[in-house]
Amino acid sequence: MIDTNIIEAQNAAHAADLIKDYDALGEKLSRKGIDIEVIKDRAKGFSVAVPSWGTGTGGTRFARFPGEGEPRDIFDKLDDCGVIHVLTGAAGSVSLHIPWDKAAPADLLAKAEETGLRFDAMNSNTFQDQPDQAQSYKFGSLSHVDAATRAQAVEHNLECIEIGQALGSKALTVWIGDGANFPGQTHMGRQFERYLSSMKEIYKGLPEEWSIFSEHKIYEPAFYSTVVQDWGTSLLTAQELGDKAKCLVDLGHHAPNVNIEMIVSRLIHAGKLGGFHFNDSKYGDDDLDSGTIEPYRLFLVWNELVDAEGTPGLDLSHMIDQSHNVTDPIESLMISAMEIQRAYVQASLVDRMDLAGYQDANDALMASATLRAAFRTDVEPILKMARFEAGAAIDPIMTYRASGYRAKVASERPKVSGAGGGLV
Ligand SMILES: [Mn+2]
Repeated sequence: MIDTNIIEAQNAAHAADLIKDYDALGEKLSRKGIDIEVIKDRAKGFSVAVPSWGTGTGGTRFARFPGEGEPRDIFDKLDDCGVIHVLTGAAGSVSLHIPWDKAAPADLLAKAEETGLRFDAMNSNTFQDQPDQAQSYKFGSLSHVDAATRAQAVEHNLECIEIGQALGSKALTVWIGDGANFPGQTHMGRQFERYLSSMKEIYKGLPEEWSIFSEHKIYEPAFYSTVVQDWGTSLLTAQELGDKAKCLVDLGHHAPNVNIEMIVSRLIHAGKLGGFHFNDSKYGDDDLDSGTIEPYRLFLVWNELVDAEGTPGLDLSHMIDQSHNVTDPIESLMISAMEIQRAYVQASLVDRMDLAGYQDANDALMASATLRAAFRTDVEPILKMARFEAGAAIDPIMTYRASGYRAKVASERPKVSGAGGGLV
């Protein structure tokens, strides 16, 4: 996929500067009693799952402008994900989407072995109709008024579990587009009851060591009401289903200015936080690259997660969920994986003893300054050294561009039609 000689040659050009920068930061951190090696090891241990669907160019409801060398199927997607991991060392797993990524499990496992990847949470799809399906999801899926449609949606989720079991996955993420576009269109109470009873059917089919994640979203495609619209409904669902049910927080699925880090804290308290979909947004569910709009919010979310480390039962799935409309998806996913890793490392620098002291003393100014001191620390040398030592690229973007990977796959993969809009 990527010639290791290119990585080594690129790294050789940056190594001397990196060592100087790393040593200088190490000296600075040591004055605060922080061992840079410990922080670097945390960076090396970090991994976020890449969404298979993120490797293709996305789109809006208006249009989609395909890029060069787009993946044609799941095997091309896994090649692209392998490139992301080889260069960043921070994206060792892939989250599959069924039926988009359907293929023989043995072939998928062989490709994962070849690309050095594992399979993270499975994602079901009952928000669009497939050519061969009997019932339509136009008016809902798991909460549909028609029992046969609900049964079909339940069956699809059970099939996702079955495929995931063959691939070594341990979780199923359920997001539904069910809701209503007009007041009065649905009975909100009965619709939620139908959703819960469908989810109970899926839960019954969950293997012992598996988790099921309920993902909330405030609006879209339903523009008036959504069945699982916020973390309250998601928590209610997870609590009603049982121990294996957790909540998944997608950063883009909230109203503007909602305090997402506080939702994280509450779900941790309830023992129901299961995972994340990272992305960024300015106005709504924009699916922009992580850390490009509100890096401080990303840091504050990680601050809660690092603070909660060691909480019994807390075992989170970290995934990216983005749509790339104007960039090379591989570059956007690499940048995003590194930005999520950066926020994690910065949150690891928070002096929690100091912070707790300021909180208990009602010293709002110093408590806030303690967080910002960690956020303002330029941890780039730590991230680069973690990659360098792991055999990844000190500068993944420049190494990727030097490798000519995109031009190579463009010559092998025929251009996909530009017709049709919508997210993919
Ligand atoms: Mn999501």
